[in-house]
Amino acid sequence: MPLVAPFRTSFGVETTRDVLLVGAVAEDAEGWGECVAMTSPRYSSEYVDAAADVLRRFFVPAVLSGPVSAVSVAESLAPFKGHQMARAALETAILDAELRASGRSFGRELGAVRSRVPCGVSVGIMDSIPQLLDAVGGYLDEGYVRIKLKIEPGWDVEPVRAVRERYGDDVLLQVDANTAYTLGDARHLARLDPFDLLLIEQPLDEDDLLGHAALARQIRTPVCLDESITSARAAAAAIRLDACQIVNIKPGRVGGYLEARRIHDVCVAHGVPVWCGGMLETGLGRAANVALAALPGFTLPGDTSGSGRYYAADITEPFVLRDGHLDVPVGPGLGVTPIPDRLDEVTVSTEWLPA
Ligand code: NPQ
Ligand code: MG
Repeated sequence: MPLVAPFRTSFGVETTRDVLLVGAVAEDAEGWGECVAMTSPRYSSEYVDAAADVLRRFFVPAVLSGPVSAVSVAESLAPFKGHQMARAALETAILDAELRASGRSFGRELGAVRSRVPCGVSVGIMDSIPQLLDAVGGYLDEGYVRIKLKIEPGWDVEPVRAVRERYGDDVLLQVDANTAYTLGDARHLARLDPFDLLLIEQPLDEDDLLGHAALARQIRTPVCLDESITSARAAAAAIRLDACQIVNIKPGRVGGYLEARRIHDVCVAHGVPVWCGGMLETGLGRAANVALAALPGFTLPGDTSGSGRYYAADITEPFVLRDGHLDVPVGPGLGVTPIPDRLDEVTVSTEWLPA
């Protein structure tokens, strides 16, 4: 699916997204799970073709070899390592089918306590500061309640300073490095301290919890982890090591919404704020993320943007901000379904995996 504009991060520029959807078809319902893996393994080791392959050859046969239920997917897949985004898509499709069959919503199932969630937006690296200020101004006009700037060495202090100077100290502002720095950059990153950022997300390598703990002692901006948090156990370790003060929860990265809820619970138990990340989801993944973001521990606005942030035409009814918020869907399952004609327009291949 074409993006409305190129999205540049410290790991590359994206102009389109390859979306892998898993559909689970039962007698009484059909469910959907969106795989958030990218085309190439730049955000993490996962990528779309690998997810399709592992689903086809290992995950789907293992899940279909016994009675199928969402809560047993993790156990069925326990013999296999990795591929959390593929696991998540499969579990979500089955969970959605179950919930639709019984008339329960994702929000109700996960434990949502809000009917709408405040929305932030992730703003890519730009060619110039004026271009960035235009983009940020546009998002603020649309009502976004929090701005996240993608950063990398050479695009960090100056863009943050420019946004603060133009839009003031009241804007909720944070940055995301996607692992672009090393611990040797600590003194440089401390130059962000005066700008009262909500957090700095994943400055160092995903496997560098001790590095993040050391960095957190050298800067005032709270450290938030994204790529490093691959499970509830990883979250508990990161918190114990003081590697982060805040956690970004992305269901795809952690193997699904059930594990995402466990991370939420671990963080709440430790008094660590969480927020819901984003992976350029279509309306299907977005619906589930908005439901998750309505849980009580999600005390910071998420990257739960409107559909229009990424897509001129979504494959579901578009999510549109009202007063800086998105409504949590209330219908059965995800509460949204693909629009058949839209799905057809963007579908390049379909594969049936029989039971
Ligand atoms: C992050 N997301 O928080 C990710 C990174 C990211 C909204 O900043 C295609 C698929 C392109 C997933 C680009 C946001 C992507 C992607 C960036 C995820 O780190
Ligand atoms: Mg991130």
